[in-house]
Amino acid sequence: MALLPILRYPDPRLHTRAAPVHEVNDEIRQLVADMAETMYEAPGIGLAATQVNVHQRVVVIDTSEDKSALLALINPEIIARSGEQVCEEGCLSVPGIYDKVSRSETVRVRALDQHGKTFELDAEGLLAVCIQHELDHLEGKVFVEYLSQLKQTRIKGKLAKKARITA
Ligand code: GNR
Ligand code: NI
Repeated sequence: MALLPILRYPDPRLHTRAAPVHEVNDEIRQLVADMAETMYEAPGIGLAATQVNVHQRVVVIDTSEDKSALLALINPEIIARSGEQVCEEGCLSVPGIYDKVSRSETVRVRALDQHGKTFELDAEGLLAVCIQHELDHLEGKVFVEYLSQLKQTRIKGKLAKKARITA
């Protein structure tokens, strides 16, 4: 197992569109394990491969309180959605920044599991938010892009200042 470094906004590599996984093999299973370790250590409730500079369609999520519900989604697709909810979001690639984003209330997702088997999952609430947030990462989209240009400029300034202090 290994902890992977997480890219920080506004790193241009966060805007890469991830490619589909062609074969769920040991290399992908190792990536899932390393991403899970990185997510739990952060700590966060989700992590997309894009955030660790691997541009393949792999996501890990665990919205449980006790790290008991690891979900690995490979080549995930949202096949149905309904309703609307507004959630205060954060992102491990945009540390210390939280703001409201409007998303679908429920989603049905189809994905491959760690054995390459297709499954479907119905999600609502925070899990549905997290799935949409992670699928956006695979498309090269960071949640702050839903905010106003003024807010995005302020966030870039804040993170640049913090990067100077911590460098
Ligand atoms: O840890 C995370 N928390 C979170 C809270 C509200 C909405 C979305 C998220 S996802 C985030 C981890 C992350 O950056 N995943 O890409
Ligand atoms: Ni994120």
